Amino acid sequence: KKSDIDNVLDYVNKNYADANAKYAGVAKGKNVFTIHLESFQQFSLDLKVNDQEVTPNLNRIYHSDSTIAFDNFFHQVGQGKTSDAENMLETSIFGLPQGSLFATQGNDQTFQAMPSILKQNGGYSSAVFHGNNASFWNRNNVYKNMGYQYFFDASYYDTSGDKAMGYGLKDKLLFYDSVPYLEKMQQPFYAKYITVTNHFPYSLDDEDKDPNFVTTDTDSDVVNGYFETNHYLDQSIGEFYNYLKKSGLYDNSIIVLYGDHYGISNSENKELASVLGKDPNEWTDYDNAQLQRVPFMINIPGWHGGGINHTYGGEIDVMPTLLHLLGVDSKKYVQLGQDLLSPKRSQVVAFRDKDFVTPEYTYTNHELYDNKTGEVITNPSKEVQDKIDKYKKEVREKLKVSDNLNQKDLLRFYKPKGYQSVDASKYNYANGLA
Ligand code: GP9
Ligand code: MN
Repeated sequence: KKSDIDNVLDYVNKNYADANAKYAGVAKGKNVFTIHLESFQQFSLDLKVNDQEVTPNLNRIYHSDSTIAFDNFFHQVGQGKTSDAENMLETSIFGLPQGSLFATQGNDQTFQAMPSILKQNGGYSSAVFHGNNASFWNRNNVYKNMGYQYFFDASYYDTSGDKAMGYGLKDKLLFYDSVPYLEKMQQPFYAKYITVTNHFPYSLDDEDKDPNFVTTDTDSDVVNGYFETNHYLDQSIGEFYNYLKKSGLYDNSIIVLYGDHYGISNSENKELASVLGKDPNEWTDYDNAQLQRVPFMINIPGWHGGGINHTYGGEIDVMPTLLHLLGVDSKKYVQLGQDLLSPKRSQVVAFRDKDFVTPEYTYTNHELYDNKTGEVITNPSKEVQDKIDKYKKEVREKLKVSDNLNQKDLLRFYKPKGYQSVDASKYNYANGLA
């Protein structure tokens, strides 16, 4: 009988997708900024509300020929929400079937995550900038196990008065107040910014509103507020890009931007339908599933081989994609995702609840839909049924491997060739002011 970790390694080796030579290493040695667009969904990109672009800055980055962008990229979070997204993007392993891996197992889980891999492949320093308390989602413990050198949480910023809203320091202040810390970091660095202002219930202080942006007037305050905080988040990205260009960091960095999960819940989607030019009365589970797309884009200033890539994929695929762009071979790491740019990849996107989408089908809420028509396929032909059964098996297997790995903490038993395990005791994030 094979050991658990050997079964995981067999799965990973069987599903490994080689890097695409056209893109391999194009970002080698560059600083990496990862910008976590809280609760930001793909449908807001290129959207106009009252003749105003909701997100002009993100739209410009999205359409730039220096950006590789994806328009069939899905979030795959479970109840861990932001923490599930972080786990997938930095380890290419799913979150748990219930609860948050960070919260329930993060204290002593063995990770082989981006910060430690980039440290050992390019000497990257690493930091997270986030305006909430360090203990939220148990991040202060998890990040040490991931090998993050620094974690500039709320205690590093002035969050007094109206500088914080909801889950922490407002985004424009996070990007502004983080600069003194960022500028002290050894290059090349891997810096993750986790925004919070665009978070349920999407309220914004009057002084933070753009007087020129008039939001929607649907019956849902949540939907109307969503476009205001989208717009605010977009402005904060615009301001950060101005800083990157002025500081010169822009030219030797790549900027990764992604949405972590949906912002508008299915119950509000009927209000959203009219904004998206759809009939609320025709709205189905199929439409809900299509809205689970979130942005994923990699902006590589100075490089002009970008474009919008239509491959179907998700958050689990980010790590191998990014490592290959940075010229790091990902084959020896345990990753359940596949490089989004590799021609050898599967386009079956597995969700935490075992639903899935492919370029042809959407399987959601126990119904199979045809992506060409958006209609339920009531009695699929044998050929279609055989394909669907194959996809269901692929999804079940991928989630089973992930759950087994997490629940038994199997990376304790596997050291990739040449990889140094993380010593969490080396890190202390307290800034002395706490
Ligand atoms: C909390 C912030 C929001 O610090 O990241 O987390 P979420 O509620 O989206 O999981
Ligand atoms: Mn979130």
